[in-house]
Amino acid sequence: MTISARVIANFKKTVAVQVDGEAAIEQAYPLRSVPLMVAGDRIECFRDDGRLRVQTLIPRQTVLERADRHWVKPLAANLTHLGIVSASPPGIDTLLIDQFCLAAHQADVNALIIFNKADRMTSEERDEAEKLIATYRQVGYKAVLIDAKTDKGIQPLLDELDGCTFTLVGASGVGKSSIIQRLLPDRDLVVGAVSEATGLGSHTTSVTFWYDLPGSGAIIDSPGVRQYSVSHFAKQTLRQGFHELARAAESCRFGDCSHTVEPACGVQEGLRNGEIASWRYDNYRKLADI
Ligand SMILES: Nc1nc2c(ncn2[C@@H]2O[C@H](COP(=O)(O)OP(=O)(O)OP(=O)(O)O)[C@@H](O)[C@H]2O)c(=O)[nH]1
Ligand SMILES: [Mg+2]
Ligand SMILES: [Zn+2]
Repeated sequence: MTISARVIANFKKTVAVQVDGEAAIEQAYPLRSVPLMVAGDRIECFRDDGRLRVQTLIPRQTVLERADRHWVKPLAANLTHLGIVSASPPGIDTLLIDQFCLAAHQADVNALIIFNKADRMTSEERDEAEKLIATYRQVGYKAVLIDAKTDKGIQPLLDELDGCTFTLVGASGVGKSSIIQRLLPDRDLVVGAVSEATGLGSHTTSVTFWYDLPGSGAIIDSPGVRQYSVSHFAKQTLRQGFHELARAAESCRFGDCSHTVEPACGVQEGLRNGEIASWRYDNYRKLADI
């Protein structure tokens, strides 16, 4: 009989899995033919002498990958959103946010833009953050202003999370760990339970983990994903990944319009009529190096 399950964490030789409809997390042993699995993967297993064996990796809806010059490695599977966190300190950097938006586009997931540390913003900083939020929402992204210090402060994020499977990325010090701690106060208990169930001991904190959220939705928490790098994108990714520019570009006269000097450019028109924020356009040009 085939048993459907989800991968909660990968420990190289074995995986921690949760069989559909069951609360317990157990250890499973992949057949040699099964490719590398990551947190979020859907799998099919069977029981063999009491042992759970993984026989099939179900094709992924989405996959967040890390690329090197020599290899591409899956980090997390079946995400619906990339949670992009920024805060001051260390400072809100829209260029970095927009790079992560491109990464989301590349991975075929939605961006969820999170401005954290609202509790320590001056009223000018708050106005600025709210302007950015309005722009990102207009582009089509979810965007929220939160603080991870209180349950009330995190509520706007909770309100957006229904049914989302997401992971958090962002610069060091923006509050990713604090947000996860606030969303999952029992996280250490889960990690402990998995270590116990799998007998895999203490290295679990450096492993990528799937956590169900109260209600619907889930977080994939990974030290590796948090340092996800976003340096080089194909030109096409840039052109399509700035969604409002791509929409406006449909009315450019020239198919290969660079949106800089050409006549009858939809993007230039969008800038003039306020449909495109000038800082998004500037970020596009910086990233496209034009
Ligand atoms: N005032 C305030 N401080 C916060 C908030 N969120 C996080 N902090 C503080 O900011 C600092 C950094 O938070 P972390 O959660 O460790 O940040 P991180 O993004 O996980 O950082 P790295 O693990 O280095 O990538 C800590 O001192 C937190 O207590 C917030 O909403 N408000
Ligand atoms: Mg952290
Ligand atoms: Zn154009």
